[in-house]
Amino acid sequence: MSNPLPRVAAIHDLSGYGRCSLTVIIPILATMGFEVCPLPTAVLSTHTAIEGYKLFDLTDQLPGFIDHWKSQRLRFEAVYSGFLGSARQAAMVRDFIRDFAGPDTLTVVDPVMADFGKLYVSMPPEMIGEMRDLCRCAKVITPNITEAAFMLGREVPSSLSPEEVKEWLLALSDLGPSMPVITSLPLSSRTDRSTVAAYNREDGRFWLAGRPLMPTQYHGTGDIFSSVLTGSLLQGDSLPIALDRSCQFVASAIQITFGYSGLDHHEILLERSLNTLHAPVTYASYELLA
Ligand code: PXL
Repeated sequence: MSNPLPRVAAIHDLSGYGRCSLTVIIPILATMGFEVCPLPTAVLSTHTAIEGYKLFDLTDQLPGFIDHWKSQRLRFEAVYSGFLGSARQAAMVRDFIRDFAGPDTLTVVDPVMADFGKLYVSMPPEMIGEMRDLCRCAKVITPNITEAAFMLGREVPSSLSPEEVKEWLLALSDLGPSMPVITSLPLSSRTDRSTVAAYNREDGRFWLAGRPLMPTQYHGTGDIFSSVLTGSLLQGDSLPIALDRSCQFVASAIQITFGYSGLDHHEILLERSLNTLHAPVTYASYELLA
């Protein structure tokens, strides 16, 4: 019998505590009606922003897992990768995309490696070139502005004009992906908003979307954004509506969380927010970047 649910191969780490990567990706995509098959890149006690974290790298286990999936002739409607346990894994994910993705497969690479101008502590410098090469194989990529700058060999900008945003998106698209998305965008005209921008090479249009900025930062919001974007594109939303659905979910999850005091480690109360994934996009903020 064929599988009634579209299936997503999710190539990310499993962090036991800290609500990021697989512990947010699986519930989000499951709530949106997809089967998620995790291919764990590493197992961690917590995400790497918590001091003293323990990381068990699964690089040497991945080929055996992938070969078993091949022997079972598993098929995926989407392949979605994120945090890698080592730079060597990037080539394995490239081969995975080559072997499992056909022309209709949605391929999403979130080149998770840096934020606020710095590489995450577990990331070796060679991860930058490896992630750049991995991004060449994807249709959709979702770097934040730091990751985009690192991959393009540029300074991390403190401010960008709309014209510059378009040029950055074209430079990312020149690497290969037909739908580059940049998050945490420091748009000069919108300093009061959390803004994302995207380009669709198929129709040549550029998009901006966003929500009012909250006076706080939470871990895992990049993973939450990219998961909703993946699910939204997979369910057939247009690119601007997928951006808005993702921004709406992140913003409402932040608001749900922000109301509580004394939370431990600045992560989103995802379980209180998941039901809002079924809400329609009630306010479409998107604009064409002309
Ligand atoms: O949210 C990105 C992410 C994913 N996985 C791990 C991380 C981070 C960011 O710090 O440490 C293990």
